[in-house]
Amino acid sequence: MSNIAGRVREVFRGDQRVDADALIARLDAVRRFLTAVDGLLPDGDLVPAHTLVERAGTRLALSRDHTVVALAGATGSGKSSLFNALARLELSPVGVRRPTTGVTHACVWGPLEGANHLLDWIGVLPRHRFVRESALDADDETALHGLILLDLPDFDSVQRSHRLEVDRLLGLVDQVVWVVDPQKYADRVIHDSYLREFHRHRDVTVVVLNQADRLSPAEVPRVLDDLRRLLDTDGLTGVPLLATTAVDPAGMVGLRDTMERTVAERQAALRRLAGDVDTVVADLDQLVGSARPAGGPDDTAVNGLNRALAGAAGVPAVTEAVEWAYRHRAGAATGWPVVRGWRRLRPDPLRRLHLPGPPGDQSDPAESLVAATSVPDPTAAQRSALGLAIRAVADRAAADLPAAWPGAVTSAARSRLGDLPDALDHTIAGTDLGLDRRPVWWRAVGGVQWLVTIAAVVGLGWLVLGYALRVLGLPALDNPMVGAVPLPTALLLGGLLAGLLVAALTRPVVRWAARRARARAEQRLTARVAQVGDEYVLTPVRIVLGSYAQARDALRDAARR
Ligand SMILES: Nc1nc2c(ncn2[C@@H]2O[C@H](COP(=O)(O)OP(=O)(O)OP(=O)(O)O)[C@@H](O)[C@H]2O)c(=O)[nH]1
Ligand SMILES: [Mg+2]
Repeated sequence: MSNIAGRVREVFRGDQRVDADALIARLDAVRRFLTAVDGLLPDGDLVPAHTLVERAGTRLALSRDHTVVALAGATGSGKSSLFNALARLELSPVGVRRPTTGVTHACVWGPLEGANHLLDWIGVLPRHRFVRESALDADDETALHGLILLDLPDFDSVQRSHRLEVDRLLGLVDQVVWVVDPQKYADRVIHDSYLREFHRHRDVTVVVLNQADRLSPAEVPRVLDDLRRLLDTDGLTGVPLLATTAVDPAGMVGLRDTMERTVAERQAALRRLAGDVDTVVADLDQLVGSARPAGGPDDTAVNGLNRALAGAAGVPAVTEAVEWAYRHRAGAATGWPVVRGWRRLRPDPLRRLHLPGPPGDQSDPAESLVAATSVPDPTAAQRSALGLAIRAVADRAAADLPAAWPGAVTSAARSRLGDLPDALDHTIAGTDLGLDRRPVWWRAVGGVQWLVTIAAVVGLGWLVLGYALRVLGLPALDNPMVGAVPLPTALLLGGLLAGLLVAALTRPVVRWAARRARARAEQRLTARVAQVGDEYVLTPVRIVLGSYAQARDALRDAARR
């Protein structure tokens, strides 16, 4: 059994006063609980709490000066006789034909006006409302001013409508006087279906053994002892138990005194509602338990989710394209100028994915993020890996929560699953992959390549010019020598060889830098994808965990007397 339920069960207040403000605070806590769990827990489990909040609010607003006491019991036990005896008037017919009372009768001590709203709410027909005030002996009755006594139909009735009426009223009245008689006091129906259900309302429960005059004086204590034993079994230890005789005013003294005390205390309504809160809290406690809620999904599960999201978003395909794009763009910038143009004709690997092309590309789709990428759709395996990762996040987050909650956490984790593909795609499209700037060293190497190419072209031109002069019989140029090689030849061959050499030396550097660019892009993409996971999966989970924590705290406040 959980802690709160345990605490509630142990407390027996007896004559302890219930503070109205404390009760209102407890009801507010129940209200907070209901707000926190709204839409998360099955509505069916919350009906009693909603009913309590609504009823308690109405009861406290209607009148705190009146005390509504119901006489409840089996047919023929003498409820109407006690009702009339307390009122000292024949208000509710007493009969030999059973059941006699079919509708609830009410007697109000004090002016009826103040009590009318309460009786409207309780549902007693106006023609069955009586006022004790008008009687001649009203002065004797001042001690009962504020009492609204109800004579209920029989709860063990053959008439279903009687039982329904009794059940309805038992949920509304402030105090119940259970009337039993010497023949039927041990009846199973009264104990199993009613008295036991009222064990949390002990301090607004009174039991009377009526028709005590039908027993011999020696039998009365014996029957009372037996009844007390049954009440203990019902969980009603300590409730007032009296013997009454409705047909003899002397046999009414004890009950009348009890009524007067109840009316004077003006506590019954508060105690009844406090008992209702106890009952609701004990029932709700199993939905909330005492687990310390996790602050959020744990790191292992989140890492798994991020990996699955990256896979589903096509991060590996994009980072591979980044590496190739780097090599492609670096080659175009640093390669041999003669073949650079040809390189540019080949499509950029990132453009093929509809990701940002080389700088200066006017049709850059990243500038209008509405356009989705052409990153391949996730495979079935990636989709199922993502589903499992989301499930794992929910399972880990809800691991310590009571049975009612993991379902809510899983639903929250999956609540935006449908929006994920678009969100991931836009995130990929909007991520700066780090290829926008042309590195300085590209330009330097490109410049060198131009220089050596120009040298080669100059050498070639020089040689062609010399050859032409020779063909035309004109005086030959005086070629300077570089070692044993004429300068034009040195320029041509040197330029060509230098170009090839620079290209050969640059290639491993480009590959290394491309791998770095890939790693950098992977880091950025993973971080952005993780943000999407946070927004679309983890945040909804955290919200449910937050609601759980609020519900747990609210219920703890509601349990506090
Ligand atoms: N001797 C004796 N008879 C009683 C006493 N109380 C009630 N009776 C009689 O018991 C019978 C039933 O009394 P009611 O007051 O009508 O009983 P009830 O509980 O209102 O019965 P329903 O309205 O059918 O639920 C009547 O004949 C009463 O006169 C009592 O204390 N002593
Ligand atoms: Mg009756």
